[in-house]
Amino acid sequence: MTAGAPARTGGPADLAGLRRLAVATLDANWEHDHTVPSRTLYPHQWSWDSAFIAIGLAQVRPERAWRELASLFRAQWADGRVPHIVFNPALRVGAYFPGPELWRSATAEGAPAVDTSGLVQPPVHALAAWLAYRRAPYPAGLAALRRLYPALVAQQRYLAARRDLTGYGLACIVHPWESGLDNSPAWDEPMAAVPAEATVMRAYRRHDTAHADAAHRPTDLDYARYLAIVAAYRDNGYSDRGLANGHPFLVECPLFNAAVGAAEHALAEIAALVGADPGPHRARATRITEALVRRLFDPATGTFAPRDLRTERLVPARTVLGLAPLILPDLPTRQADALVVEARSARFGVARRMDRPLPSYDRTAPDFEPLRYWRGPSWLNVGWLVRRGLLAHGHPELAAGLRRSMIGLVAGAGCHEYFHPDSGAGLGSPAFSWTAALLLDLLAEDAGTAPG
Ligand code: 2M8
Repeated sequence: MTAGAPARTGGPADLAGLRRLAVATLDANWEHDHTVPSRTLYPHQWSWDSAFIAIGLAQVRPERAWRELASLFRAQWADGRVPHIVFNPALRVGAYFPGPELWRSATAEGAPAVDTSGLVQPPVHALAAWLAYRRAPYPAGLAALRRLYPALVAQQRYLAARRDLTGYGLACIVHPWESGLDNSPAWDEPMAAVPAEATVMRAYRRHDTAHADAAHRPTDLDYARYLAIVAAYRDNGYSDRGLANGHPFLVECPLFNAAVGAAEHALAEIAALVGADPGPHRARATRITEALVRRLFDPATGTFAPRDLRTERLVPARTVLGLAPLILPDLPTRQADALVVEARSARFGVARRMDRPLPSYDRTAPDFEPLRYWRGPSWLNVGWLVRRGLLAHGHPELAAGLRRSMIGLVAGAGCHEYFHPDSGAGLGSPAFSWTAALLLDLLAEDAGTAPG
């Protein structure tokens, strides 16, 4: 079936069926103490996936929601970083590329006993923990939240202490994989400066293209550059001290930093609940929002853009990353209004009610690619974040349109990893965990209801 037609999601019977599909997808992807994003493409544990997954699990398997977060944070490094992949030692070598043999985390100072990557992903975990707690009355939820709080604080401390290279209060990412939007056109300009040849990949075996259409995935040249950046970081022991002296990729990303700010807002709520002081979290949240506006808002385009620290330039590509600061409740009205205009423009909305699938990249750009991963397709996690932002800034009708379009995508194609932003055809993994989890979250809310 194709198309994300909202009409298909009319009746309660449809919705009950969708809910069952989502629960079955999460159950099938559960692996002893975590959920794999996909059995075929991503058979280990991923950081921001686990956060989104916990939000959905909280609705149906609350005990698993807390185990999901706890298992991820058991792999936290001594410096506070939460690795973007936690490798399952039971899987065969080659189950995923690049695997532990390439990351060699065991050789780095402060790494945990289990093999992990050395990178991070957007810190959406405090928000997820807070929502998991709020969504489902679960007797052990408060104790789990109390245990998690210091680890969530350490995660933020790592980003503030080690990744604020400019001193403006924003965290910088050191690899496109840290953004979560791996091959977004936002990274074309910074990546062009990374020396690598596509032919490097002849020495390796990519695992992803055995399970997904190569035309829907990053290219070999992208992968050659990904590996070059990993090698530079790894060969320096994953230390952040020398980053400013020539690390090949250094970017301040609006989505990543919006997540950092949203985490401080969530931590303020959690702190109040567990008897800690919410004040410092609120103060940090304010500073992050101010820094985002000062550093990454472009008044000429009316949207946010990543800043390439190697050139000090804002990247010109208009991607969905720019809409993410809407999730900050304290985003000033001027910027929030500008983002709503951007979201409803032909670039992202087309239908002004936001009920067409939200693309990951400007639909009107000449290099828009509706099939290729983060270069056009529609993804539920980003739509879910933007929907929260629309609600936070007083646009319930637009949020309801976006919700309908997301539910319609899954109704039309199943719990796919991503979707064609025009036809709604399912792309990538057909049984993808965060799609299932966030669908459950969307179904649990009435259209237009303010999220917790
Ligand atoms: C994708 O990223 C991994 C590398 O981390 C990959 O392409 O192999 C991205 O979509 C990322 O956002 C996601 O967390 C990960 C697992 O779902 O897959």
